[in-house]
Amino acid sequence: MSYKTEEVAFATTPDAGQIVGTSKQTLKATARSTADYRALDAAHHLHPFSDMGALNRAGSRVIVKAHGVYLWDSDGNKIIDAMAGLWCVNVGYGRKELADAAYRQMQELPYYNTFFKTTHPPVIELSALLAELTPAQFNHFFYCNSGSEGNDTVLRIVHQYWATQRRPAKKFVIARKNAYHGSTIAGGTLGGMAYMHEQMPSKVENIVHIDQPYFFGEAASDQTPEEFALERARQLEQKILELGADNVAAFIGEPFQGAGGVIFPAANYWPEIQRICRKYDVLLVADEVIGGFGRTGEWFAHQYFGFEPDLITLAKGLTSGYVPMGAVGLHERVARALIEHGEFNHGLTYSGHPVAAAVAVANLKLLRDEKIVERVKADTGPYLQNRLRETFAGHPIVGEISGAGLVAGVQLALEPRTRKRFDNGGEVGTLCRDFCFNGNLVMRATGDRMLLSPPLVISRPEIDEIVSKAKAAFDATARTLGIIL
Ligand code: PXG
Repeated sequence: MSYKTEEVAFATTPDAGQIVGTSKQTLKATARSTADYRALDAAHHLHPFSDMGALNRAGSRVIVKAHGVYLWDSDGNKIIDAMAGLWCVNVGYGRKELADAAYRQMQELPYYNTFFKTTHPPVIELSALLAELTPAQFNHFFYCNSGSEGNDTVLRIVHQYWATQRRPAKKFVIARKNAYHGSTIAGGTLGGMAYMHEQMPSKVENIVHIDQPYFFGEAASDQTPEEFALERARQLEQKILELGADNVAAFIGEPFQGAGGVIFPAANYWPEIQRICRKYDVLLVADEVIGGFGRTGEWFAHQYFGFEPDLITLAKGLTSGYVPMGAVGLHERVARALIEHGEFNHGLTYSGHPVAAAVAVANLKLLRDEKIVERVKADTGPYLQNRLRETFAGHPIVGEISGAGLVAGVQLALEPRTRKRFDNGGEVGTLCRDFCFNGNLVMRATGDRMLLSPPLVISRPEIDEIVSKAKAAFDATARTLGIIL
C-alpha cells in the first residue's frame, strides 16, 4: 500500500488493524509513500553511527507507529521490537498516561529554568520519587537530557567532589575498554570503543582504560569465569597503583556492558571492584543508563550485582524514551560535599525540564504501581532466559547466552565448545541481524553477539514470538555459512 493522502486507513493493512483493536482506525501519520520518505531522508538526514552512502543506496526502513512491543513500518509491516527502541522503552509503546502527562504539563508550564533560585513542581516531584525508588543512600539528583550528558555531569561532579575534599590531585578516571558511556567528547573518551576513539583526535584528559570482563572472548582456555573476573577486577588495583592512589578520582563501569555486547561479569567481579575502590578512596560510578529501571529484574543493575556505587548515571528508562532526559544520582556523602562547598558551575538550559520531568514521574509511577519490575524478576525475566537457553542449547553457532531479567546477549561462535569465534564475526552478526529484520524482529548485533532488551511489559506469548523468530534467523545464518543444523 502507499500513503499519498493526509488521512490513511491503516486498517487496509491486515495486522495494523490490531493497533488499537478497531477495524477502521485512521491515522494521520503517513502522508508520503515509502519511496518519497526514503528519497527525502537520503537527501537531508544524516543518521547516527551510520555509513550514509551505503544506507542511502539501500534505503532506511520508515517506522511510523508503535504500540506495546510492536512497531509498524510505512509498508504496513508489523515488527516485534526486541530492543525496546534503543534499550529505553521500558513501559512499552503507546502509554496514554505519558502522553497525557506531557500534554498537561505543556499547557501548565512548558518550560522554566532551575538556574536562578527557581524550581517547579514536576522536578520536585521527580526528585522525591527518585529518592524513594533508588537505594537509601541516593537522595539528590542532577538533571540533563541524555546519558552522554549524564556522564559529562559525572566527571564534573567527581572533580568538584575532590576539590571540596582539598585533594585536587585526584583527577584520573579509570574506565574500561569496550565500555559505552555516550558520544559527547567526554562520553566517547570514557567509553572504550576503539573505533570511536579513532575519530576523536580531541579527547578529555586524565581518562585511562583497563580491560573488560568478557569471559567468552578474552579468558584463557584453562580459566574459570570466577578466576578470569578476579583477574580483570584486579587490573583496577594495578592501574591505581601505577597512577598513584592520590591521583585517582573515580572508576566508572556499566554493571553489565550493554552496547558492548550484554557482557555479564561473574558474581565476584563487582564486589572486588568495590573493595578496591574503597581501599584506595576512589569514587565508584555505575552507569545505569541501560541497566536502570528494571532491566535485570531489580530496579537498578548494581542491586542485581550487589554493590553500592557513589554515583549513578540515569537516562533511557527514566522516561521510557518518550522524551529525552538524563540524570545523575549522588550518594549522600558526595551530595553533602557539593551542597556545603559553594557553587557547582554546571548546568544545561533543560536541566530538570518540566515536560520531561512530568513524563518521567508518570513513567516511574507506571513501573512502580503496575509492579512491572517485580514481574520481570519473578515471571517474564526467568521465562525469557529459560526459553533462550532451551532453544539454543547445542545450536551449532551459539557459544554462550548471558543476561538476566529482560536483557540477553547471544554469542555467535564457529566452535561453541572451544570458544572459537568466526574470523569475520562482525559480518556474521550483521547477517544474522538482517535475517531477524527480514523476519520482522528487531535484534541488535554487536560484532558477533546478538542482543535482546525488549520492553519490560512484554508477555510470555510475545517472548515466544521473539524466541521463535530469533531461532529462524540463527538457523538461516548457519545455513548461509554452510553449517549443518
Ligand atoms: N551510557 C550507557 C551505558 C549507554 O548505553 C549512554 C551512556 C549514552 O546515552 P545517550 O542518551 O547519550 O545516547 C548509553 C547509550 C546501541 C546504542 O546501539 C546504545 C546507546 C545509545 C545508542 C545506541 O546499543 N547507549
